[in-house]
Amino acid sequence: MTRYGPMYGPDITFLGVPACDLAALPEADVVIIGAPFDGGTSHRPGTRFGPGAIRQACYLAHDGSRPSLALRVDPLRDLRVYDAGDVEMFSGDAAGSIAALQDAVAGVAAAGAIPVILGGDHTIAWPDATGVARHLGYGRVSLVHFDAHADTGDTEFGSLVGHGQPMRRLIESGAVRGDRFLQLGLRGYWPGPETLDWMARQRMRSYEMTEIVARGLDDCLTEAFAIATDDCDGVFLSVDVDVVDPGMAPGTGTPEPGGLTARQLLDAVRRCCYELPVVGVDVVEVSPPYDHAEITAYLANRVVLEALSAIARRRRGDPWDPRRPLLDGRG
Ligand SMILES: [Mn+2]
Repeated sequence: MTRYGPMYGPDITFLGVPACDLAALPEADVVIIGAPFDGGTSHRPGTRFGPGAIRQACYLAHDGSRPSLALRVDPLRDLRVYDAGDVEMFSGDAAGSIAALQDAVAGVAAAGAIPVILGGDHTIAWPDATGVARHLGYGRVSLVHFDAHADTGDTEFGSLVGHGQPMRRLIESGAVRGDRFLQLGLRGYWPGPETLDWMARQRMRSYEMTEIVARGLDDCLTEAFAIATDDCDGVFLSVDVDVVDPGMAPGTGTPEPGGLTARQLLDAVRRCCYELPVVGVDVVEVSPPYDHAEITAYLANRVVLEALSAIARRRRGDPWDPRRPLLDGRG
């Protein structure tokens, strides 16, 4: 496994957490992995620059500390968080790239840590969730998937590998059960009826934005969580930043208007990681060349922090009340 040095920029880590080597993992709760791959992209490229942008998009010191106002934890200190750098993923070699990433993720899971993968296009969800399933067992990990797109295509451009197909590969291989696959935020004009029929036959549960608006996001999440935690040993959380409206996440390859707000996504990620036994996370489809004022990179950075904060708060064990005033119990 090669760790990129200066190829994609300075040798920095996520907000200054300690670096680690995938070949000699330390005792860790969370290991961050960069997956700079955009060879599966069908339209606008650029997500190979996502990991670097997500690591750096923050106005505070990169000092390995982030006390959460809302959750009253410091995820980068309460958890042992390391950054393993970027896996070598040449976008011209999709098969080699996803094999390398799957090995990296499986190694982190086998070491007892939660892999948090920074994409990259959504192709990487296939090796990400498979890498975790290699450790926990095929069919034992549910998948909660935020996205504008179902990503259940069969082949595109004659290839099984691509950012529109990872979810089908995960179900076909048995890594994830179709009936433990929860999708939230779908909208727009893809996929077509044949693919939707295939999804229904797999007994996937896919929440299109119209249903989310009609019922409310929280109601849909509560229902999805009950399915995700039924007869499973962990949950993989896959967040495509294009689930958020392009007005709040413009830097992405396949923007689809009418999505969640940034606030809704952060709250939903918090709920997932606080209420569910999350065993892996990926945050994908941040394309810095199409971003404006780093809006999307800043959001993705906070998605990662929100996930880590909620994991830290869940591990602390005491109940969390979202209505508690900020300064209550202080001073
Ligand atoms: Mn998408």
